[in-house]
Amino acid sequence: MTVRPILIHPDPRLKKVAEPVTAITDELRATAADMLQTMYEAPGIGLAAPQIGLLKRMLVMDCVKDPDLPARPMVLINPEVVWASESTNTYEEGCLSIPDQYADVVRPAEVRVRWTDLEGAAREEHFTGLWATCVQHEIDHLNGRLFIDYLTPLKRQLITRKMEKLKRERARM
Ligand code: K1U
Ligand code: ZN
Repeated sequence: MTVRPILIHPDPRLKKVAEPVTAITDELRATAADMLQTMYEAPGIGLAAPQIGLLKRMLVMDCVKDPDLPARPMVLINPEVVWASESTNTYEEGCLSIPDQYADVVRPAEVRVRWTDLEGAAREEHFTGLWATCVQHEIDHLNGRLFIDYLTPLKRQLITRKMEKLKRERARM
């Protein structure tokens, strides 16, 4: 397993709509394992394939934060929200592609998501709490949308400028 570099905003690959996965291969399974390792190492609670430069509809997540509870690594291929609650939840979101920046985002509090698993089986699950927030944040990545797209243009521009500076500094290192 390999920890992959995570793309930092702004990057055109983070703004593209990812392509559906058409075949579940050993290569895809290896990529999913790399993505989980990259997510845990970051550390984060989710990661979408475009964040490692792969424009495919696959995401990983594990929102179990308590180290005393067993981990629940999940791999979702071609995920789709099939139902969203009218009730909303506000969560101060972060993003591994926008390090050290956080902002409140309002999203449906509960969602039902359908996806294909790594064995090719159809799966469906009802997500609540942080899991619901995270799966929506990750599906947004598959559609080229970042959490800063929910902010005012001014706040988004401020964060984008900070990220451009960070990338220039990292390039000089
Ligand atoms: O997609 C990503 O960039 C990962 C992102 C997911 C996410 C965070 C918050 C709300 C919705 C989705 C992260 O994992 S940022 C890091 C983070 O939230 C975290 C890191 C360590 C422990 C707990 C949380
Ligand atoms: Zn993100």
